[in-house]
Amino acid sequence: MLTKRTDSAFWRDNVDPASIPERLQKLLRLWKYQSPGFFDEFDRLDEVFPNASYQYILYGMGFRTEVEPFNTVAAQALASRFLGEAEVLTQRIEPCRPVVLRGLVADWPVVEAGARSPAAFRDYVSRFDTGAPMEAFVGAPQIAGKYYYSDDLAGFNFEHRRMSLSQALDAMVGSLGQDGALSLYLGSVPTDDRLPGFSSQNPMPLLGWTTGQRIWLGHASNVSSHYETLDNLACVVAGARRFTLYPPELIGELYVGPIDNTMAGQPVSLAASSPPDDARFPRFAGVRDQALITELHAGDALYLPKLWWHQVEATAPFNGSVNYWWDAFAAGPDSPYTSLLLSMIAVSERPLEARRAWKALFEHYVFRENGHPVSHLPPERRGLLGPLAPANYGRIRARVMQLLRGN
Ligand SMILES: O=C(O)CCC(=O)C(=O)O
Repeated sequence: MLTKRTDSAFWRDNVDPASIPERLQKLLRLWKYQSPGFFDEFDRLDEVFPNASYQYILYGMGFRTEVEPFNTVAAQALASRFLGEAEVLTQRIEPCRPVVLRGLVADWPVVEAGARSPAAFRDYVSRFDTGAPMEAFVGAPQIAGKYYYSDDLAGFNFEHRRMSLSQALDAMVGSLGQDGALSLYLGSVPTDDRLPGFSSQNPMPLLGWTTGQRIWLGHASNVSSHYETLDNLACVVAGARRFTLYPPELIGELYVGPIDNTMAGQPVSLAASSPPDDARFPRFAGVRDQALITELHAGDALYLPKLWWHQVEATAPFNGSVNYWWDAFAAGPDSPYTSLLLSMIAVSERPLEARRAWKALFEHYVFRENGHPVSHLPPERRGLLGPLAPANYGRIRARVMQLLRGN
């Protein structure tokens, strides 16, 4: 799309605005006035390139970013409004506890369509279908929408089937009320790529417009208790959802399944997914009733901090939800999960005493519950342990890359 070549149909198609996904179009509009940075694109789960790669390509292809002095009265008013909204959200989420926001998206057109009927919801959402196939979960009636492992934990109790958004919605709405119907679930569909135009009609006031939006549609379902490493704002747009939550510190009592053979990418709590009093999970019995349970109806939203365990039950015959994942409080593009994985190979199988020694260093330098590790040094002598911005983040990151390359 940045190319100047017009010598073949391939290149001509590439510059056709209709071939550019809506999300990328939005980013290109943003990048006209501001260089790519990790806060606009690089918090995405599936993003592998750092912002520098985008900058090399954009500017290497002759793209121009106009940097204007930011000093007009209108711009300042807009900036303080955005900062004010972001501050309100930050204050509400800073304690890292779930927050229910009743009616947050009650005026979205998709919520209004769902309030009319499932068929009206289908007609509204199908308008955005590009026809691209997506992966739906399809389950036999006996599983009652609980998409889960097979008994031996090797496979699953449901199938994946590829279908377009409209095909999935037609099948969901068409089988409502039919005895013995298959249950269908279409989860985590990025709307900017797959339903272009949907996010502009149903915008989230509390988050920057570049935070990706996803849609989840289906019959009654039960998604087993799991966590994500990102913050989540989940908004119910049709039907109802019940969230059963456990805080991150209960991980040891939850009997977590494999981290690499999972239903939808995240490990699940085997204990929280089992009937009460399952004798295989005695430690869970002691914490089961510590769950926080909340029921959301169309128009309501839940802020769910990262690492909180959540089982999500869609409880109406037909349900829809929209969510956003982002990393609140990130100091840069790196996720703590990267350091967790690295620590697993570097630390986990050392002898207990060696692990304890490293634990002391991690607590001192990383977790810092007893204060900053070099608060006794004058600021100009703190070196890499001084504030991360503006330069120490990049310096430490460069050192990590060097060490991983083996030099
Ligand atoms: O809403 C759902 O059906 C599942 C959502 C979910 O698993 C999540 O947001 O992590």
